[in-house]
Amino acid sequence: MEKNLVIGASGQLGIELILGLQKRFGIDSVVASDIKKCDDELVNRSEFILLDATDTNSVRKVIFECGCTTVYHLVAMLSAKGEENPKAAWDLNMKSLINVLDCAKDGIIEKVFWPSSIAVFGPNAPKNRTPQETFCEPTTIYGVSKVAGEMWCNYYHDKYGVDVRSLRYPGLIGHRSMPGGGTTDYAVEAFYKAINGEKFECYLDIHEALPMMHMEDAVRSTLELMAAPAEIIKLRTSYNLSGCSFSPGELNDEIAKFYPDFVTKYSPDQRQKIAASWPNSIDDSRAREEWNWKPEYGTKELVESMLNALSN
Ligand code: AKB
Repeated sequence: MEKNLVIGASGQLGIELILGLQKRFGIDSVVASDIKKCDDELVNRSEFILLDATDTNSVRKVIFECGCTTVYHLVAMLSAKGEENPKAAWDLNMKSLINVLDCAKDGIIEKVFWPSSIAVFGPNAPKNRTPQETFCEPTTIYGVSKVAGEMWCNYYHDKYGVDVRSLRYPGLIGHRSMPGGGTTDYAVEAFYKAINGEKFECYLDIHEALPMMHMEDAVRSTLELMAAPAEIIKLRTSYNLSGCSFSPGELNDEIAKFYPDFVTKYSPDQRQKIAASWPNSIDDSRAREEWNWKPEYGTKELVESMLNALSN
């Protein structure tokens, strides 16, 4: 039986991925671990183990004792928070990744998933339909750690044969939890404000378009990548992945179709500079060609689905 350990289980993606894994492989096929337990009842049907992912011995012990074959290693300090403490972001993001890669190298686990991000790109990359291979010169420490992480993954694959797979996620939009510390987080907040009839103040510029993705597409892409035969996974750095793309102004207009009183006030802060350094949209043709990726949610479907889920 495939057994999956999710490290970083209490975060925005962790919660949703655990539910996806429970659905696909069964509740007992998933072990959740994090530095704190989340309060989602559905997630908590699976076993939970407290774990500091930067502690090499603890990671090794937990991975060994839980008997998992696959690790989804999601721990990271995101872009905006990382700028407040670059060294802590680097330490957390790199140390935890290498701890997991070493367990795979030593044969304790068979497969690793690790998320990269559109943050690997910087101001020198083409803005529209940013290609897979282009300048990766990020200006955030989070982006720097993702570029370095991709190289570590590729290195462990080439040198030790580690089966590590990765996706460059856009901003992820889901209704189960609030993200924390990212630059794309404004979009999730906008939905909560609309549902509660509250005013929304956005920290990005009205025209700052960014690549985004509905959480269902994010979970499905991850499970599809992990289920693909190893020989068709040609990229062991990370695959570009695209869902949809919108600016805060466009998001406001889509939400206002359902909540006509919803109005966004724009007060760009330091996060605007981060967003301005990232792509507007992504070319994910390698993922489409190599393992048949196809997103299901455009902006319209994403907005409708989020508002429905939150109002229920
Ligand atoms: C962030 O905004 O930092 C993340 C990301 C795009 O990786 N959501």
